[in-house]
Amino acid sequence: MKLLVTGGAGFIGTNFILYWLAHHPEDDVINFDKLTYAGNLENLTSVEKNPHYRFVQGDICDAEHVSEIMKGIDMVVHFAAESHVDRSILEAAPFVMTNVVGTHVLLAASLKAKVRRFHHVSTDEVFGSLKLGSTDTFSERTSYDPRSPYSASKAGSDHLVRAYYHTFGLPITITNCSNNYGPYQFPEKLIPLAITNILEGKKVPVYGDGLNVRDWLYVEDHCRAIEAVLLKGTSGETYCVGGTTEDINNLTVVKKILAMMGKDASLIEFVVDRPGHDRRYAIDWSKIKNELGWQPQHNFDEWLKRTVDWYTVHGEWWHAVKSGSYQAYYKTLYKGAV
Ligand code: NAD
Ligand code: TDX
Repeated sequence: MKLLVTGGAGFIGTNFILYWLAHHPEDDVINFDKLTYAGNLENLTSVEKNPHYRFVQGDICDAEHVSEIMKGIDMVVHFAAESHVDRSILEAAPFVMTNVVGTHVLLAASLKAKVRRFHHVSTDEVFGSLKLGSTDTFSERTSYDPRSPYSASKAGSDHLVRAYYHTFGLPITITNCSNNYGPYQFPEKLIPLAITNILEGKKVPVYGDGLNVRDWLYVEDHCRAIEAVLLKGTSGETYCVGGTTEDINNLTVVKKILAMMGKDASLIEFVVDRPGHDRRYAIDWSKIKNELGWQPQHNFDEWLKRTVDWYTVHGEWWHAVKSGSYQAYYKTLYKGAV
């Protein structure tokens, strides 16, 4: 089988390619990635000489290049996106371009190339925000209610993917998953930002009152969920994917990391809240469990610790990532508060 993975040099795409080549060594994987600030080929040096792996630098908005690369592809696994909510608040246009227009370019090319499956990797953020203290969860039946430019652009892409299924018969699947954590995550996201700031002796910025809740999913569990959907999922279907945590708030996550690193709460800096900050996410993943036999296997405390250890050992990786344009972004977002 020949897979086209878009955004394979980013956090989840990298983990997916490493997972897929290890578990399906007979398959060919093309990694099509623009290499934005979030893309890093250093992540994939262990497979760059694998004859079943090929990297192509390109933009999913480039219709000519995408249609060229699509020839002979069996399945598309679409990760490429602008993925950080805070950046979408600073500048929304690249999110509309890559997440909406880029996804449409891929859909049109996939239809023309008659791919067997177009799998779209999406997010629980399209469902909006749940009430703190409630037991409500997001499921495949939840109405869309995106509240940031990021989640609105992902919602737009989800609708286009389903439109190509209903209108043109393109075989598609979608996964809407919760917050991933693990190795190779860009240190703009809460967990790697907290770990690397602590390693640098800096404070950890916590937005607002720190009581916002996320559902945390270890990245390998996410890769296994996509594998299950590609191999056993039904075309036209959506699957919600979530982790093992139950209503754990950001402050608790940061305190856990501090304790794991032998530090105390004095390193926490409460900073101004994110505009439109979604209060609570929680995922009901019973559909993918009942239909495809998937469930998360990685316990949060244990794999958070292993994630802390990974960043501690891979100082060279994140030091390189945190240099250059990252510094300007950090200053603009946190306005010198941390
Ligand atoms: P990331 O920001 O780490 O990586 C994105 C990758 O896409 C980068 O390698 C970047 O170079 C590439 N890219 C960006 N624009 C491109 C373009 N125009 N053409 C080609 N490549 C381009 O993102 P991630 O955290 O790995 O997320 C991957 C996908 O999973 C995204 O679609 C995101 O919406 C979704 N998702 C992420 C999470 C999470 O917690 N990280 C949760 C749910 C869903
Ligand atoms: O410095 C910070 N301080 C802080 O309190 C940062 C960067 C974040 N936060 C809070 C905001 C959120 O409540 O921590 C929580 C997690 O924030 P992020 O890591 O930025 O993730 P989130 O906004 O929840 O979105 C993530 O999960 C869903 C991914 O970035 C998305 O791509 C994915 O779709």
